[in-house]
Amino acid sequence: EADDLPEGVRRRIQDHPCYSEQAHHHFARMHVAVAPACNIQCHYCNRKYDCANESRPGVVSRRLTPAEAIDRVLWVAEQVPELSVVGIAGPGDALANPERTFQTLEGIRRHAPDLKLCLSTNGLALPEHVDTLMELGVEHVTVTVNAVDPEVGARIHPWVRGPGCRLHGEAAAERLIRQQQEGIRRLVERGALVKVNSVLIPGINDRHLREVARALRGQGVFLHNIMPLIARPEHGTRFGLDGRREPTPAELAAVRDACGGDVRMMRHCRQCRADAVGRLGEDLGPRFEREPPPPAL
Ligand code: CLF
Ligand code: SF4
Repeated sequence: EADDLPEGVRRRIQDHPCYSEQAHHHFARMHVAVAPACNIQCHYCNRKYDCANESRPGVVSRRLTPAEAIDRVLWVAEQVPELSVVGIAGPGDALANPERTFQTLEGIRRHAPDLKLCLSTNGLALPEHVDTLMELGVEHVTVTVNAVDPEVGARIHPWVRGPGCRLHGEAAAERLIRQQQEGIRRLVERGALVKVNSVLIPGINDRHLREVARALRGQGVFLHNIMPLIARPEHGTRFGLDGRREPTPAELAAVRDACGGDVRMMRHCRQCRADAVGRLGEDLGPRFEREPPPPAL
């Protein structure tokens, strides 16, 4: 898979289980759920559950303070030697709570400098935070881009936080798309490896994702992860999607194939929880649920 990559890039992804399909057999990631708030609304999200940007909706993570998160990372790292990456992916948006997120990343960087730092965001607050992310050494950033056309975006995101007030409809989608593109531009310029997640919603953006993929290529995005909508009532997914169904595996494969010529395509995503621990598809989280021993900081 990685044969055509420059040596420098290969080195940066070789132990990242999401960025490298080979790595996911050998290396583990861990999420710390330090980000409770969100600055937009997605129709497929219902806030009581983890952010569906990157993490399986319908499962609530226990929210951690930055200090708890840092303790937990050090504790898990001691016991899971294949741990290579720590990510912040919810349960809300990592950059809607920038202080909590940055405090956590900074602590991990200081106490466990060998761990790679990763972050997933809807991108609304990305442009203003790119410098801080780079200073903290976060070289792997995921942005969820479901549309590059405000008309499509407005059917997915009913509102986004604007300067001083909420924006609705196409104005909201337009702002979100602009911020995402500017954030991605700055990240790529600074040498970050940018991954984009797109949630495939049948009847809303299935045909449009081809256009999204084309735009991403022009923006220098490294990896595209097209994830299926999860729409199970028992998971609390509702909303303005008029009972939209999940795509079938064949539909998902077809859209991935149609988009795959533009940007390297991720096909091994497991839609992790915002507090997942272990290799992809594995959840060691419960093993680390008891109170950790006092850290030796
Ligand atoms: Fe986590 Fe995401 Fe970083 Fe991976 S997950 S923040 S890039 S370390 Fe990976 Fe999980 Fe899929 Fe995300 S399998 S949901 S793509
Ligand atoms: Fe929910 Fe995540 Fe969307 Fe925010 S970005 S509304 S937390 S799915």
